[in-house]
Amino acid sequence: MPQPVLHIGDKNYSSWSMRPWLALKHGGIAFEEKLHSLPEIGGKPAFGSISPNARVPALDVDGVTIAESLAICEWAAEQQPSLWPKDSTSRALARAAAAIMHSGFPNLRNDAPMNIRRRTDAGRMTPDGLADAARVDELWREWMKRSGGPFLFGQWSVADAMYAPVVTRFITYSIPRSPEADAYIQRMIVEPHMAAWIAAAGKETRQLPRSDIA
Ligand SMILES: N[C@@H](CCC(=O)N[C@@H](CS)C(=O)NCC(=O)O)C(=O)O
Repeated sequence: MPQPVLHIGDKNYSSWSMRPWLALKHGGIAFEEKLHSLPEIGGKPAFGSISPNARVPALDVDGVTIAESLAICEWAAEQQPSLWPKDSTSRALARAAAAIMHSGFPNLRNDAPMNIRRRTDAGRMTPDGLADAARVDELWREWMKRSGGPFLFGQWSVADAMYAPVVTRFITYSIPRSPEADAYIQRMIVEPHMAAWIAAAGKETRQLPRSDIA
């Protein structure tokens, strides 16, 4: 059987691509990655020939293309169930956490697009964006208090994959955070797969003006 192919965007910028890439890596699932440059300006989705939703990430597997980061993470967890917590209540909470990220925090996403290489300050963010970040911080603390850590629901799970790009945003934009959130951020960035993605993003040279100059 051919290896699954994960289509992703630039590692420095493509937050949605980072999530399933991490889940596949953590699941020990062999895959080929194909990197596509994200379009310069938002607007009409650019990847119509790659994926049903014309976006990355997308996973080619078993003769079909799976769109949507969370669906790809779920596919990975079907192959490797330890990508979700074992206990059913924790698993439900982790799934809810992933869904909250997938559909939420629009102000944080708009104000602070993922840009792993960049270092700037939170002064460029709106009060609504900062409020989203503060809510993420609060939720992280609540989840880790319940699970005992070191990750959101104990051992690393798809929930951590979903929040990984937010971890990088806290750093890029120097967003104020609690000591507990900061400790989580420090644990996340040294985790080997996330460290590998960050290193690869650091080597990319392409710049997207909408994210680098704004
Ligand atoms: N809901 C989608 C969002 C995917 C998405 O917005 N991907 C961006 C890159 S991070 C994209 O493909 N942009 C291309 C475009 O907007 O034309 C998911 O979870 O996978």
